[in-house]
Amino acid sequence: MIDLYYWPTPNGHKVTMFLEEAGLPYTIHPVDIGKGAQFEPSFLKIAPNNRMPAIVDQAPADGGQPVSLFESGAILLYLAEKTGRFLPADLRGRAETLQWLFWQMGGLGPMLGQNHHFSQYAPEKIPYAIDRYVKETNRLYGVLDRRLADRAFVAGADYTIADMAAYPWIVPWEKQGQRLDDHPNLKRWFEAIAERSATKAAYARAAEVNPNYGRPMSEDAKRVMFGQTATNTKR
Ligand SMILES: N[C@@H](CCC(=O)N[C@@H](CS)C(=O)NCC(=O)O)C(=O)O
Repeated sequence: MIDLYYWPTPNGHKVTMFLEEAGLPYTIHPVDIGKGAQFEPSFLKIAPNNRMPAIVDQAPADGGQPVSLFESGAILLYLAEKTGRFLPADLRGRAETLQWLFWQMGGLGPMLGQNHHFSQYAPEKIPYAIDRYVKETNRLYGVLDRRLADRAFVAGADYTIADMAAYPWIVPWEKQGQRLDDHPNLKRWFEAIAERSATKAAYARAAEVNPNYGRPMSEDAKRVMFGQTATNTKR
């Protein structure tokens, strides 16, 4: 059994997508990041970066004590190794997958996160910041589109954790000031993943966990989420 510490955001969806694909039993523990649940001492023990997702594997493969993990990329890799799924076993396939997983973790996610921040949430519209991140998002969409020109999925013919990491960040493409029609290979990939039954099941968990899923963030939530300093993490 996997305990999943989750709130329905792009990084959260990555893990429900994996768990639904693999058919691994899991229990969701909601972490309402708009109400400050990411600062609960019990959560910080598992996720010292005060960000979700995080997991606790109650039955690790070595038969030892439960394993806890934070960082969605590390979680996807751990679950792929645990199940032997969605990560090619051969050296080259594995290297391709991990390369694109790290690309997502270090580039696509953080840049699109800043896009969301300045386009949607910042109290003042700062044209330079919006322009920078909308353009960078566009560049990254172009990289993915080119990559997908001659293969079904990011790492090759098979669906992997690299796709699961990238997909949730493309879902809000309109809010990111992008057009999928400008990137036909990316669009084909996006639609294929959206059609998977595991993707639908994963996204169905979103509204179950957060009845306000898809609604604009409240002012109270913005106060909790933005402007954090070391004072929050050392409390
Ligand atoms: N690199 C981390 C990022 C996780 C992250 O930023 N999670 C956000 C939601 S998508 C969060 O927990 N935010 C809480 C906060 O900002 O206080 C990962 O991929 O797991």
